[in-house]
Amino acid sequence: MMEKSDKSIKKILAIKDVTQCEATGLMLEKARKDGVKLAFDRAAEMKACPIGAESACCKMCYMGPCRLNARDPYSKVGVCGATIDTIQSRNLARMVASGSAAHNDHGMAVLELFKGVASGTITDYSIKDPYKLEALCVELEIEIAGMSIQEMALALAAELEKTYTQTEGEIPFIKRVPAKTLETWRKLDIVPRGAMIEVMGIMSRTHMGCDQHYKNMTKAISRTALADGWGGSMVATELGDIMFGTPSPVQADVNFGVLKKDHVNVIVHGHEPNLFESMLASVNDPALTQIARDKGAKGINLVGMCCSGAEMMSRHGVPHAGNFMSTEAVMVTGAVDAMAVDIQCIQQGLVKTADFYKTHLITTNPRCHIEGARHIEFEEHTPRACTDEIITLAIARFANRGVEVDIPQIVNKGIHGFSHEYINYMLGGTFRGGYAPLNDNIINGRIRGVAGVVGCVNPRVKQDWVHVELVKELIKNDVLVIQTGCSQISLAKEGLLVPEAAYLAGPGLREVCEAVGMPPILGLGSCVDNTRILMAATAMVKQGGLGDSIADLPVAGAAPEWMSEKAVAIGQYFVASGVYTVFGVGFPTVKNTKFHELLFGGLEDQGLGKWGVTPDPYEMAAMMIAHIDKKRQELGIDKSRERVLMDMATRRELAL
Ligand code: XCC
Ligand code: SF4
Repeated sequence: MMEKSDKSIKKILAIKDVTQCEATGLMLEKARKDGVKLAFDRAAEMKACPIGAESACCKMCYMGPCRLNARDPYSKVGVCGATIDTIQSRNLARMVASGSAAHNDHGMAVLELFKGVASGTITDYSIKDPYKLEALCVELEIEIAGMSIQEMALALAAELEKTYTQTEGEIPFIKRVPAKTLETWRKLDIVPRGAMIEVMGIMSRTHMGCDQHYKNMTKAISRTALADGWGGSMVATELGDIMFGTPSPVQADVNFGVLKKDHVNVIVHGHEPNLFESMLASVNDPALTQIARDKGAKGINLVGMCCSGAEMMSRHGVPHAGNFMSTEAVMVTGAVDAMAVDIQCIQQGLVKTADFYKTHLITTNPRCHIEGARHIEFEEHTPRACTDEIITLAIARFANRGVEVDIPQIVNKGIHGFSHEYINYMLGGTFRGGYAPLNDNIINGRIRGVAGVVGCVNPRVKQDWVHVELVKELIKNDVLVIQTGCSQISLAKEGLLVPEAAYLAGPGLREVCEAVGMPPILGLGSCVDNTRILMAATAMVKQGGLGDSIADLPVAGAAPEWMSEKAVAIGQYFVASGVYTVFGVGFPTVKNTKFHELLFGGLEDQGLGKWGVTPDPYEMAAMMIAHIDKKRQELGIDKSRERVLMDMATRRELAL
């Protein structure tokens, strides 16, 4: 017994090796002293299963589970005869199905809310951006002449519902896809019909003894992923903007220092905007504020985490405490009076941590209860019933905290909220909105290309470090970086989401940033807001001068510390859209197999993008930059870049 626990202590890693986030590190240290284990420690104790890590095992039926040998992948087959390519393509397909289902389920909830608002049955939310509503109707070719706002909203809802329920044809947002990209999709038969049928299709074809050709499976994988990016996620972003406002740059504070010892602290962690929006209404309710004051608090402090936090920060400047790997650590401060969660990325480990530090952990969504957590269901017809009760619980806990409060006083200010619409405006100004200045600066070589750096944090690698090093390396090489999700928070905590960060950029990118007054790293919002990146890429193609399809653009994507199935779905929809996408940590395939080669090369030959993988941020940057340079060369704009660099050198010489 003794020996066992000694061993487990030895496995615990030094704090500086598991996180770059100072506040999280301090709280991890405190948790260890308090005898509380966080995911960092659990990861050290739980070695990743090496067979599963490479997807060399199958448990699709009970003749197995079957394990193949990743070192010699074609030496064995499963009991049914399934090959390594069948097994790993089925496994990846199910990851994508789950990830796509998660985003589509979220998007469908946003649609239901929108329908309620449009029909007047839900009254706590309204239409904040009627211009975007109208623009979207026009884009989707909905006849709107003479329609009221309400009628337009109902018509748009009916159209967008097809994203999920349609069983044949093409989902509505396919109308936005650049023509040549769409032509490739049609040729390859990967245009999604509707999210439900695509996800159902994957679950059916991955059943034992069904689709056993990795190439055919890969088509279904792409179709299901595209039903996420151009489907459910895009609906979530667009309808969210219409109801809650389209983001434009706003200053926001990030890090544990946003918690206030003398306030009632309430954290919202999850993914859907409605819970958070109503929570915002509750904390601004004078009656509740008065109760908090009566209990000795200076006020109620509402703070976000993870994706709904990133979304609220982008729209309203609500402070953000940190990303996924900080959700347990933040409770170690003792300052969190309540943490309300909805769906996705809610670690079950939160229950124990909340118990120890006497934080109210409250689940609110019918799809996500957690054993040991209190459940107060959020109902959008009467949302305040739930959010007011949470605030009341938090106030009671504040009055009687009963634990030591220790908040790392670290706050990083940054600018967030660069929606696709705002980028359009920022670059062109009111009269000349458009992507011409971006394309021009890419063509003349000041900007080398654009990289989307997104996704999770993962305790298998040092928290935030891979994101930060990768992004610094990219901007140093004149690559403009756009960000979402937990990755955006990693860079925000590094203090780099500010125009002043331009000093870290290469000379060309710096010049553009200084002229426009923008940061070299643009924060776009939550993970469903990756669709803003799709729209930016589409705008670049439509602007002209950089090829005819997304696959022609000098762009690349990365999820350096990914962990979730949603990340795999996102990666695959970027790849299928034409983007070279690199994952850190590792990738669930076996190298030197036909399926792996298809994902990491063959898809590009078909006119799509391709995957890459490396845990090393510098190698990752080099891979992405090499790809960008290859695209520049294919576009014939590699020459202009050399010229600009010479110009800069000459100018510097002159200055000396
Ligand atoms: Fe989850 Fe969205 Fe990943 Fe963060 S980035 S760990 S999915 S919260 Ni989306
Ligand atoms: Fe094994 Fe085939 Fe069953 Fe998979 S489907 S567990 S490979 S027998």
